[in-house]
Amino acid sequence: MKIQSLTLREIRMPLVTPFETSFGRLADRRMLLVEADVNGVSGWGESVAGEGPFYAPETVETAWHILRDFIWPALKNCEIHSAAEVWEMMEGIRGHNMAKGAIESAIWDAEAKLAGVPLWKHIGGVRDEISCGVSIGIKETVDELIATVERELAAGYQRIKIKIKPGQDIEPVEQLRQRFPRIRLMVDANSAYRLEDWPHLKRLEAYYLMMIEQPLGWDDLYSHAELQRKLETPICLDECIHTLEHARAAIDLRACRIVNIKLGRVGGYTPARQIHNLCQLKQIPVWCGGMLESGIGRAHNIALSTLENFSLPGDVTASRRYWMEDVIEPEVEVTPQGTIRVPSGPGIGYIPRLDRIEDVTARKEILK
Ligand code: OSB
Ligand code: MG
Repeated sequence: MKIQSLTLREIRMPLVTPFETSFGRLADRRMLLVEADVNGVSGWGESVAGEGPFYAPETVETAWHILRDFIWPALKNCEIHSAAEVWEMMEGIRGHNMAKGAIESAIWDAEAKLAGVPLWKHIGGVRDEISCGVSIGIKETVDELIATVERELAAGYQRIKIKIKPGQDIEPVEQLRQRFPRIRLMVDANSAYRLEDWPHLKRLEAYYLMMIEQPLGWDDLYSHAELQRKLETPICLDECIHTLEHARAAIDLRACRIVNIKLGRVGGYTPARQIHNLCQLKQIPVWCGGMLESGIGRAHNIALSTLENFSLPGDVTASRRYWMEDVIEPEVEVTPQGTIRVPSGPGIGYIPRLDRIEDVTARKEILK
């Protein structure tokens, strides 16, 4: 295979409802889409880098720069024997996983399309239906939160995750538990606490949460290990796991009992599968995180979630929870049982809508 050209597009779309986390509130998304022309077939990927460096160090601007000025020169004119090699071809570029993940996943999509098989089968997926949970942002009032949870449960979603931060943690969790004693419930702090806050976090244990996601520093495995020793509730790491080596260290240090895998955070399918396999070997369940993706990134998350050890519901949900109109056809839909039926078409199995993508494109660059 050869990548004949690479098209970068920045698309902008408003979220149906603004999303608030401990690091900020987001109403309008900027997303970087990549389209790789591989032997005449288009493979699509999405960089999940954010508008600012608040979840992780990368941004839309840095991802664009690294893709155009470093990744493209490293890949263009190269004979690629399989998509599984692309990760290694980018080895000389340190970090920038969200830039790497965008193109790596696009080449996997193209390779599956060239072979005429669904991407999820091509990567070794084992299920044609995945379980879905929702991630709910911080709300102004607990009443608003309860109403949102009620709506998501009615739509079928199998577990509820709420974002927390200091001052908006115990109270909303306590009230949710009173109202919904039996639901599968978890929290995500996006690194809003410090190790000294452990007695406060310990109070969350009264509400039998499935897990506490990323309570401490975004790159601080050591403190998470300390905290996990003090808590019964499993810690799930998100931000902290950006490489296979971090996953190995986290597991050996016992810094977590569950891992959230995001394609963009780890740099694509090759590292995501390595982390998945390591966790499986160590009996650490994994689930697929989300980054408020457009349909392109969403389609990739669905494919990834079909791997065997994705045994917990992920943050992969219907297009309509985020967008008035998505950029793929059909849009991602969730069944009343809170599952997504994995598509059977070649590659990602959803068709990028070029008309819609053109409409929301803020800038575009074709690299040859
Ligand atoms: O920590 O999982 C996170 C969104 C943006 C940045 C970080 C996170 C999230 C989410 C949203 O939780 C998940 C989704 O796409 O629904
Ligand atoms: Mg998270």
